[in-house]
Amino acid sequence: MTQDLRRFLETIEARRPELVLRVKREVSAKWELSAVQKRLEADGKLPIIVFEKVAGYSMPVVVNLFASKEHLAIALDTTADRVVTRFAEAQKKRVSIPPREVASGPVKDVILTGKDATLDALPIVTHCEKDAGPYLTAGMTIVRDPETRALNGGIYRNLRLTKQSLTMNMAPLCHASTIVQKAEDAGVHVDAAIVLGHHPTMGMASQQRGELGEFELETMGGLLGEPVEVVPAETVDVLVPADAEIVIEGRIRTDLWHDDGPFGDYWLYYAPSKPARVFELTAITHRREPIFHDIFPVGPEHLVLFSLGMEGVVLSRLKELVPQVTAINVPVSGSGNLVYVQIRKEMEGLGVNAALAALGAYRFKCAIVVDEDVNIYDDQRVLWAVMTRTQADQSFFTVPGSYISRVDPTGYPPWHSGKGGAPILSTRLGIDATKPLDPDFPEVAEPPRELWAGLDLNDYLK
Ligand SMILES: Cc1cc2nc3c(=O)[nH]c(=O)nc-3n(C[C@H](O)[C@H](O)[C@H](O)COP(=O)(O)O)c2cc1C
Ligand SMILES: [Mn+2]
Repeated sequence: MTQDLRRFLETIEARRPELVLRVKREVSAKWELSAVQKRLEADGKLPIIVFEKVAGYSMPVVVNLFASKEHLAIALDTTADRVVTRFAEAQKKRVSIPPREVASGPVKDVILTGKDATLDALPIVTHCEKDAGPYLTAGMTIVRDPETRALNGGIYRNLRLTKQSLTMNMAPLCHASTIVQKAEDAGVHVDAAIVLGHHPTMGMASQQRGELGEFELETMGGLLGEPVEVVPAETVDVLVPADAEIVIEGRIRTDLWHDDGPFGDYWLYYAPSKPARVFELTAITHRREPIFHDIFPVGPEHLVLFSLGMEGVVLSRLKELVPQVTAINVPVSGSGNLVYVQIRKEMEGLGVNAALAALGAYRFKCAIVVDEDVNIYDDQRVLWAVMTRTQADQSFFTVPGSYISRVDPTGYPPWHSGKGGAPILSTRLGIDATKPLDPDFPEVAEPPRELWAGLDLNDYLK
């Protein structure tokens, strides 16, 4: 048996009980569950929350699995500052381990097919006030490429349409979109399975930026250090993890679209309604007493997870271009558009070079480069460096007319299209917030570092 969601929850509750909160009071899946999560976040608290009673449903709901790098670190049995490096290694396929097919597993404890296969028992959450309805936000959808037969997994949000249909909202350039387009060209539908609830490495692996044809469960195996056990789905031609909580099987229709949206998304604004593909259920299989997994799409967990995929590739690319890069962080505060880059500044000019390279390595709107003495996991320290180590006319540079995202609410049209073009361009900003190498630059004032940095407070506070 592979590691799974249950074992992860047990581990984290045993090792770091303060990171898990169990809510015993009954909550509604419509808004109330997300309201509790939002209230806690507003108070600076991001525990994993298990809602034990959801009105009208028998399944508990778990959220905030990915809310901080600390949670990911526990899942990878490492420290928060090592998470990106570990992920980058797995992503570069140095440690990927292919899944192992087994005859059966807990995900087959209950098998529902035909008209029994409905979404009615699933506490699908409605998150934001103006969302179009309840959305599955944590399902990893596995599809098979009709041409190469390779499998692919990724998270694409699903709006509940009827008891047996959902949308499958795939961005135009993702692998799944490419695969579904191939099937449409061949005039066939796409066998698919939405996998809900597994060890957090499944979510992490779903965000790998690999090549088409590289199966995400190989990366999951690499992150776990053991093969992910998989079983054939009941009604469609894909393999699914044997230890998942819930699997929703069905077909992505290549001839059918439905409006999807508005939906509160990771820019923390509503994404407007747009047509998405339709997914029709053929079966549901699940463990006994399954746990339902949800991701709050306007909470840190969406951004922490989504950013991990970028951080992995950006770190690898950047180190090739600027070997003095020591670490990067895509902070939640930037909604995926900001990157902090830490460098060992060996010569003047390296800060600007690193900012240029970081902006080139991914579609970031802003790159801020700091020295090794600045904690890039702390927005306050980075802002401090910007305010005490830069001059706007010297240390900032901007590049207009670049493509970041279609959903940048401040995007503008290309200059040659007048007001008529799509507003899809943004201006990029690089900030070199490294201090000059000048030996007369003031020293940071603090008590002797060896006294406070490793200080064990238990010696003083008990
Ligand atoms: C919580 C979460 C929700 C996401 N929702 C979507 C989505 O609705 N549509 C989409 O195209 N990508 C979404 N993504 C990003 C994709 O999962 C990601 O780009 C993935 O790598 C795509 O895999 P693929 O290229 O193999 O298809 C989401 C990511 C996260 C973490
Ligand atoms: Mn892929």
